[in-house]
Amino acid sequence: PTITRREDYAPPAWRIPDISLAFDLDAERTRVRAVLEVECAGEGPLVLDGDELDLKSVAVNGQVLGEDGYTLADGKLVIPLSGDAARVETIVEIAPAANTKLMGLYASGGNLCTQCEAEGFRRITFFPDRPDVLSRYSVELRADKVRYPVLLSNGNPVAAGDLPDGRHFARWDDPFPKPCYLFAVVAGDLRALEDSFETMSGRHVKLGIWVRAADVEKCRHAMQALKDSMRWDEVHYGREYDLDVFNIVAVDDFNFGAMENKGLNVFNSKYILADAETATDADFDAVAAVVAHEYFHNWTGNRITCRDWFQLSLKEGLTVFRDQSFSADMGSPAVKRIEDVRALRAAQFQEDAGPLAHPVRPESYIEISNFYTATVYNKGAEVIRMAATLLGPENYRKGTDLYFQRHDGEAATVEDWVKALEDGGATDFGQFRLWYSQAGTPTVTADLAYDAAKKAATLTLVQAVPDTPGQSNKAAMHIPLRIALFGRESGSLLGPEQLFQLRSASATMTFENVAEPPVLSINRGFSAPVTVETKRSAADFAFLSAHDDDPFARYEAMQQLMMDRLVDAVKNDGTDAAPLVEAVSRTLKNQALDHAFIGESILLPTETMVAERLGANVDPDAVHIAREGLRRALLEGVGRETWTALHASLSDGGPYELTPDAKGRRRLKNVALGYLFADADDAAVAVAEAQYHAATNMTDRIAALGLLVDTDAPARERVLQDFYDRFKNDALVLDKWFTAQAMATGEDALEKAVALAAHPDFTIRNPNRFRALVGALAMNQFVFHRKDGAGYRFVADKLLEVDAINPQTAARFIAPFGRWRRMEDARAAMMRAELERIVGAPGVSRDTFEMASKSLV
Ligand code: BAL
Ligand code: ZN
Repeated sequence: PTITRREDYAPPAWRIPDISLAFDLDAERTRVRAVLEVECAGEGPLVLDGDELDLKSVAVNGQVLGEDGYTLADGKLVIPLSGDAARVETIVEIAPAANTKLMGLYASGGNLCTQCEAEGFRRITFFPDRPDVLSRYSVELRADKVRYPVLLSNGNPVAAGDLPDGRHFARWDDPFPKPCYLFAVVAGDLRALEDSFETMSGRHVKLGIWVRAADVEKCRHAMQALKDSMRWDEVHYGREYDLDVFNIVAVDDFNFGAMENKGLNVFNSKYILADAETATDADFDAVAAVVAHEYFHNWTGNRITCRDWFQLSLKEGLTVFRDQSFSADMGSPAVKRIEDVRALRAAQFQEDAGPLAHPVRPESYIEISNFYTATVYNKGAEVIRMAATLLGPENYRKGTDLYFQRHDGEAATVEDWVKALEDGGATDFGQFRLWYSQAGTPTVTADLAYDAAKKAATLTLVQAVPDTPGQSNKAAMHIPLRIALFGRESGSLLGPEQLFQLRSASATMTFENVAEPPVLSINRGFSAPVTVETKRSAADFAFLSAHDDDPFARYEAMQQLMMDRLVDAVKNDGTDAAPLVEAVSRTLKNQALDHAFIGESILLPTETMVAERLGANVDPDAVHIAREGLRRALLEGVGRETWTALHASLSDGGPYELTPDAKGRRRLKNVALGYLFADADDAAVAVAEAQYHAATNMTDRIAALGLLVDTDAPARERVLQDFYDRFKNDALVLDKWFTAQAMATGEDALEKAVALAAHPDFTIRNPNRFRALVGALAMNQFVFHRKDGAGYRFVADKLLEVDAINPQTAARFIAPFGRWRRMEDARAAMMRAELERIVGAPGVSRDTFEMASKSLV
């Protein structure tokens, strides 16, 4: 397959300032007429991309070309043109109902919709499908009025009316030049939840969230999040919305979470529809975060787009940082930071430590869809967070203002962004740029020495950036570390927190007037995406979990305490849980902490995170046994009565609310239920079953179900059947039913999951459903890594099945196989064998081939 390299970038030879498109929409056969106004900007013929298009005609300046007037081969339509400008017209036909890749124009639930990022526009019409060709779009949609009463596209609506034969039309103009990946069309039988927003300059914007008629009421949370986002971007970045309308459409079949098409966001319905009965608190938060994310792209992605796909983090890292900041402002900043770091560690740290590691700005790709990764998104966001920390709020804002001022209307680069921050914030980011080019999670080793006689402490810091595929001997990074010392005796802060900029391979930091033995608090707030190694003891972590005034550091101390116990338990077949039991008990009693924070901090690290920490020769069975053992030790150590009382005290049965306090109570209640369930005795099963039936909301109901799937008690089948009967007609909730069972860890969990793949409600055609069963199973470390290799085989079989119809969905599930180097020999060999089978499978897609072949190295 062809490799695309960043260093080969060349500007386009032809600009296309204007395009008009006319669609005769139909699920079986859609006709697309495109008129491109092209202008010469370099040398060579006009080269247009096309994929699975049935070309009907090509005309230049009104003259239809014969077959000798152009060439069409390997997905390129090449038209020699003379002169500086021309009008190029193509007519093609496409088949939306047969489009199972869900890229380009496709059918979902009887409606038609599009997905163009990254390279889907070429599946709609011939065009230079690259983000640095910006055009003004004028779109006419024609369709059957009964089947497709709503016709939407980007920009503002300019005309609509009836046509003969029961058809109708709508015209949309988008005045803002945009790359083709932001193009969108939706046609369907949809209803809108409508609202309006007055921008900071007093303009009125009409808002619509379009869904099935029955789902309109489930859009209220998303609508509120949209209005909150619009205001937040005005206040925090000075960014005002620019069109007369902003539309969102929710569809059930979608490869991504959502898409930021200009003025017409298209969403996976999972990130729009929410009410208490069907959505968990985490689902509500995800809806708000994704609505905000897509809205924020209007400036970071749409008004300023990417020059080429190597710059993807320019829009994605920045927009993730913006949505994280928004969610922190709207809820609990401490809990949000904990959640974001947990997600980073679970996905990105693993990626950075494996065969698929790549820099935030990659150097090459076979298939760009494979680079919508945790590194580009989440590490990209951490890099911007570090820049903001180094600059401080005022200079960061000067930098972003300058970025918008300089590059509005352009296709920009990561370098343009860093330069604007540098110039706006009057700083030097020379070394900081390495965060974009060097892959791998740096390790910082911190050693604190105390001289009681001199009342002085010395902190020695050493950094190392690990080798990653294609990169070794890396340069020292610019790492901002928020650091503080606490007095071991007084329990208080010894002097103010400091921001230390580690720029060399090693450095020392001295502290004067340290009157008592200090305990180190480092990387507070997770100020840098690094792994910190220290010689701190269990007693130090227990101390910090009780005294640290930085919520993240306090959480981190408890997690370290747990992780060290888990690693000890795996390696030594047992551990001294006493310091942990005491730390958890004390945290539970601390009235100054809120429920949500307590719930987060006493949560055991996942089995996957323990495996990651072990690093090599991992036996997932031993990890599972160790973690379950510690869970039981906490049940007994903290006391069954304590957990029962805590659970009962938080089960107040009051009316359902979505306030931070009510969410925190539910969170802690369900964490308590999880500990109570550690040995799944009859009493715990009864409590969980009672909670399941009494639940007034999905958070409580699914928490109970998620535990009950792990018992053999008759309650298991009772609640599974009840859940199915209640929600069988709600696809998003039925996904939860599949996932709960795929996450179970009983002896025959895999056999049950395999049987579910034959359930009449299972289909590989819907990405959400596929992820709900097969994706969840691939994340279930205990079952995926079953000793006989049957977990690997099942996931690989399903992955190949879906690869034949939807390569993007398939390729995402290669990563768990890429962890083979960490596993004990027998499992590693079986994982490699599956990767080899996938690479050699007849007709394997480029997407899956790239991921699997790289995972073997
Ligand atoms: N641009 C793809 C979906 C998203 O990141 O918003
Ligand atoms: Zn995005």
